[in-house]
Amino acid sequence: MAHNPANRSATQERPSQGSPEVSIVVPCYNEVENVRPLVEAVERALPRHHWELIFVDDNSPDGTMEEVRRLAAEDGRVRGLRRVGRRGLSSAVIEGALSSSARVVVVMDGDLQHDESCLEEMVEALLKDEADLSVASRYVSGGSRDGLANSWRQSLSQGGTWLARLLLGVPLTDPMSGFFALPRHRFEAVAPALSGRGFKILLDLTMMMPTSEKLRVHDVPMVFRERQHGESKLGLKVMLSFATMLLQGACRRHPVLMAGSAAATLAGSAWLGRALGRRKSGRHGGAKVRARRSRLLRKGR
Ligand SMILES: Nc1nc2c(ncn2[C@@H]2O[C@H](COP(=O)(O)OP(=O)(O)O)[C@@H](O)[C@H]2O)c(=O)[nH]1
Ligand SMILES: [Mg+2]
Repeated sequence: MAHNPANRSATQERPSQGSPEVSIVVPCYNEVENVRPLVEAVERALPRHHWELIFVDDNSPDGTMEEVRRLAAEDGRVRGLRRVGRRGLSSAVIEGALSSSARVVVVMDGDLQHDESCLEEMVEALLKDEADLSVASRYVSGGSRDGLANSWRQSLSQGGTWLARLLLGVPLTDPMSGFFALPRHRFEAVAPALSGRGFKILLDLTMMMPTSEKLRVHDVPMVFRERQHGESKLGLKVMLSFATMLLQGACRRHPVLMAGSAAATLAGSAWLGRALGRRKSGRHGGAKVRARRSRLLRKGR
């Protein structure tokens, strides 16, 4: 999308004054080798916007935060938020976004897997009020998920996307994308309702947005890159929390499903209770039969 300065409002005409118009929130854990190249990539990708980069680091042992501080000393547009005593991608994003005063908040991974060339189009769609949410999507023409570590991760991404759309009715081509942008006021409005758990903050956000208004989504095709440095933090715990989130969201959206799962739980407990009861009385019943049989034998009948 071409950048058109004529579309800017009066406050945007002085992009270098006041708070930045775009905050890019980057959750990071053990990304020491990636943070500097990321700053350089954003610099190249957004030459005409007044932006800031907020790295939210959960006290990484590899020195990520020290590197962020070095970058901040060189460039006032970079800052770091260091969290101690807790971990979590979603909660890191929430805290970073809530520390922003910009008009637009972008969420982007800190491992260079997200293609920064999507940034300008994502941001412009929001600044021009052509969309309520911009998503860098791997599942539109021109996008690709090939950079995911292996075929198992690719299936998980595709399966999760399918389930999220089917169960939750989210109007997104890539609800599992970690690269998206929205006006800060929208984020602020929905923030108190966010779970802050797990990995998939975009899904959580979309589920919490009011269903009464139609969300205008702008997809930008993204080729998801392979990781060059560091490693993925997606583990079993994170996946379980994603499954729980899907189920909770589905129950909230479909009361029938909630009633169904409650009924299934009740029926399951009743069945289990009866089965255990039968086993117990079966054991006692067997003892009674054995006692009667030995009484009869003793009487010689
Ligand atoms: N602050 C913070 N960032 C995290 C945490 N887990 C992952 N991240 C960051 O979130 C981004 C995506 O994580 P990654 O492990 O690459 O996920 P994948 O691309 O789905 O394999 C990266 O920038 C990570 O460093 C966490 O617990 N806390
Ligand atoms: Mg990654």
